[in-house]
Amino acid sequence: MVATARYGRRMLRSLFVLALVTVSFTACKKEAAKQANPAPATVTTGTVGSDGVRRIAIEASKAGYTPDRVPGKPGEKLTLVFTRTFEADCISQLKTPDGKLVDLPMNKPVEVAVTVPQTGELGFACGMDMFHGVVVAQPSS
Ligand SMILES: [Cu+2]
Repeated sequence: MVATARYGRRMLRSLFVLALVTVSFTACKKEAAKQANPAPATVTTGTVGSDGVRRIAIEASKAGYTPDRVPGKPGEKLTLVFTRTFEADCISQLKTPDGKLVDLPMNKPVEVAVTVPQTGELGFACGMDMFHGVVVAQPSS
């Protein structure tokens, strides 16, 4: 009888841990789902550095990437400057447009060079592929 009670308590504890893990995972998913819905894309034109390369500051926060849409001329070289301002594993890693995984330390700008594609768009994402942003080819009109 005593053995059964002890076993039961252990079961309860592992169930509790499992529930905790599930809850935190769901929370992250929910944020991503919110991101997928309406919320109009945020856009910026950035600033031009002394080397003539356009620099676009992108904040990685609870809401994902701001801006999450970076238009540019086909073939244009850009420097994306990511700054993470939110404490979460979810967004602490960045999958760059060329597929590299880069750490984003809190409040420390990280530069990522990218070339605007000839057509279409080039994506970047958080390490878990939940939050997304794009570099979009915008042929001059
Ligand atoms: Cu994530």
